[in-house]
Amino acid sequence: MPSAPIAVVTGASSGIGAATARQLAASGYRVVLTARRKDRIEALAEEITAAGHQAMPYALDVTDRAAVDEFATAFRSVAVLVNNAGGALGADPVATADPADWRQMYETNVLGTLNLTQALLPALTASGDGTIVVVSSTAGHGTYEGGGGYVAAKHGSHVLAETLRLEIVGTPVRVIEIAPGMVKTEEFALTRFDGDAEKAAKVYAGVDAPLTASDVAETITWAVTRPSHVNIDLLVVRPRAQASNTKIHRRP
Ligand code: 8X3
Repeated sequence: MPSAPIAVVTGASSGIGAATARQLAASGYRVVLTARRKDRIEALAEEITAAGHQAMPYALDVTDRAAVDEFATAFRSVAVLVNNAGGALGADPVATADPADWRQMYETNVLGTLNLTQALLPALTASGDGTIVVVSSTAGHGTYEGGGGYVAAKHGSHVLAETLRLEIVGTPVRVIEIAPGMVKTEEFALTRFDGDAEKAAKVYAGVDAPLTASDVAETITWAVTRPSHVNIDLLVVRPRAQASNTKIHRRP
């Protein structure tokens, strides 16, 4: 029996990454779970394995290029790479934002994606049918006040995906960008506001059903499991209550 194709998911310790890992494993991929938090990805790998699917954890910081290169040596063939690691830090205006936050957001969202993509591109090509997913954001397609650093970084992720698609056309590798809007996960807003639960809760206050991690994972899994010749270039997904980055319906 041929072994199952490999799917590498970054940021697999929680939220969209964890949900995507579960769904890709259930779709028949051998999923490699990467994140910095080893205990989390080990627990998730156990859960996925107990459900009868295949998953293995690999502790990895996507911003550590040497570690990423070392990780990539383990693979001759990779079918899917989901660049999901990233996130937002702060919601300060440009006038007062901390440059260190901006730098870190660029490191994780853009250079992290660049690192994994460069390191695994030979294995994705060697698979004869590779797929690279970039989980960007609606913040990669329009700005909003207080979003500056995150918006800039996610525009970077979008540009990476779009440029790479142009550059590798003719090779057997697709580049898919999924741009989610408001997704309520356990950590996204909490991380953004440095653990301030009250500020984090306000992001979703009165919003009738923000997207869940699982909603976005379904979108990713759907795009990845289209026939090889079908390239979902860009898919924007928002909750019904959000018409744009700044037009959100909230119950009074
Ligand atoms: C998350 C969407 O609106 O917080 O990527 O920028 S938003």
